[in-house]
Amino acid sequence: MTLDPDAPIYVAGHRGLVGSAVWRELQRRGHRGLLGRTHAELDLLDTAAVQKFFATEKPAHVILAAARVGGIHANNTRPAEFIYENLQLQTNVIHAAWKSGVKKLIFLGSSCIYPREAPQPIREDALLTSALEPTNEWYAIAKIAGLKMCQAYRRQYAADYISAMPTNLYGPGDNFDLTSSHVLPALIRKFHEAKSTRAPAVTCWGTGAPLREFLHADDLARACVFLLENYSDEKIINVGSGRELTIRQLAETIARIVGFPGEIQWDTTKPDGTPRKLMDSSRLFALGWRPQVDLETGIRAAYDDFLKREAQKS
Ligand code: GFB
Repeated sequence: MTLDPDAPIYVAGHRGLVGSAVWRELQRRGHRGLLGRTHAELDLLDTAAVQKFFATEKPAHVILAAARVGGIHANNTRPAEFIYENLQLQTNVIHAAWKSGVKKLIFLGSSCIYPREAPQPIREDALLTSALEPTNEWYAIAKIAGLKMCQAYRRQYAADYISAMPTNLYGPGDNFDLTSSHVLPALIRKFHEAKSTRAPAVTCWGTGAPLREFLHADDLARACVFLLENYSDEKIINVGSGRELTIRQLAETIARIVGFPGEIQWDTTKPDGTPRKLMDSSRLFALGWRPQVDLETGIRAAYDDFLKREAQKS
């Protein structure tokens, strides 16, 4: 299917890292029927409000990019918010989408839905084969419920609802707050602040040994549109870059890009989380999609975005 540029497409979470990238990509492609609502305009936790929105606007397609997200510390310390908000908002959106006749919906999960000890690179069929990583199991359980809901609505109602599992993401508009962010934006802030104050050292969390794969949000946005147009299957599909590095290598790369000359220290009282999380994205690659943004270029752009936003604050 080719997306009709006039079809109403609802991007849930269009102000977030992923949703805003999807919005830019659809605009770039000339879509005129984009629908977005800020949190103040539509609270996705409010079932009645979500149903009313869908009944009134009748979107043809939905990209479900709204979620309560955060890094290892936020996931580990706010489990109730992560499980409740994600279960509630995705249930509201998927059910209201079906009730109002949405033709196609893409639900976004996460690589943390896979078992902690999954064989690497992680294939889609590793889902539910063994125990989850404890630091983010609440978020993971909510995301697993979301993908299962899409599968159930496909089985019972023939709804063309698909689920993509992105790897760790970064990009413009990211969360740079040190207590709730993911590692990449956190380290941009830490190294930048240390450089500005001429601090001799920066402390990163954990041992630096875990391996992570990173994907730019613009690449995920292109993958979402590609999958809307080219994928209709009950099976979940991985979206990764195929490239991994240790957190130590990531820290060294960010320190170099930011221009921090000092020492990098490791606080091993902080958790490492999953030891390795490299996805096998060969099913998506076989369909013809490829990531375009290499990590070095992407980090430079993310640092520029950070500097721009800091300048706007002052
Ligand atoms: O990105 P991150 O917070 O989440 O952390 P996960 C990745 C790794 O970087 C962990 C280390 O080993 C952290 O200990 N790290 C080092 C830091 N310094 C820092 C720092 O200053 N801040 C942060 N945040 N990390 C998340 C899940 O797991 O991945 C979510 O909690 C989601 O549910 C997301 O799945 C994609 O990669 O460990």
